[in-house]
Amino acid sequence: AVTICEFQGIKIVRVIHQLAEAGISLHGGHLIWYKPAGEKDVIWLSEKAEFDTTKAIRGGIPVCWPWFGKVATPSHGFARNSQWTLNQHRENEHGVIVSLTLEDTEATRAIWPHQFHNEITFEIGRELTVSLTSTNTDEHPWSFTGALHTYFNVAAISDVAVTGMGQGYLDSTKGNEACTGGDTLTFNTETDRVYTSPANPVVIDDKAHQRQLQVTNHGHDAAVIWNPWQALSVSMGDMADNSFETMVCVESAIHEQAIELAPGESHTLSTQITVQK
Ligand code: TA6
Repeated sequence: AVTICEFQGIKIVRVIHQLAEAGISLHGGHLIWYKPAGEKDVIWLSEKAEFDTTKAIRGGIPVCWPWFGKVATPSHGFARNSQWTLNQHRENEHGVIVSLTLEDTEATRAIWPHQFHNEITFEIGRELTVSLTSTNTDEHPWSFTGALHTYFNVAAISDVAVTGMGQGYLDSTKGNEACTGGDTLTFNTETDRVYTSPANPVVIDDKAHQRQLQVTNHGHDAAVIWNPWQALSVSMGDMADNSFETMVCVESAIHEQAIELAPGESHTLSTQITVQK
């Protein structure tokens, strides 16, 4: 079943199916929970998340678009702060498919002077697939970067290993220094890395939950991995001080090379998440 509920003025599409449950906020086009039947939550949502239409929700899958990071204002683009529209939902034997759309408005054109049509599709079942298709509806070419900035729920970050994201990365904690590392990442400090030749899948080995979260991305050119660790968590009003212990972001990102779209052209960025035992 698909129902719409409202929480602090924010409309949430609730999906309940025998294979999985999920919630998607129209503010941000932002998935805030996903739980396959019989499993623990796959997606992390901050216990101090603020549901406020002027901000992005902390946790879930923020849609960073049409840029990634602080290259312009607002940080990570305006899509995660915009009101999306429920386009359609349908059910089949694999689960529920929900799609939302976002188009340019006077407010978006004041920030970024281009016409666009974005559709985000959530395929919710034993697996979760999120696909963001961006179409140029303008009369001139434009380009964009972005990310599906997924926050994953883990039992204990110090007992997590991430593999499969490739070797070379830019280290944002060291002024974007280009580094090469082994293909296994463990966590004992703030980690903020852009892996620039990502392979598929990236695997989060969540040992204490005795499961692996497999992340397969398409239409991307980077895998971003982020854990704020303690000091940064403490500095953020919408994160509890120790909540970094139960999350890690593994993102499907367009970072290295902006995608240029001619009028009428489209591009799809996606991430597919599978739980394995
Ligand atoms: O993807 C990693 C990152 O860009 C980090 O540098 C960190 O700032 C994080 O995203 C969260 O950004 P936000 O704007 O949501 O606080």
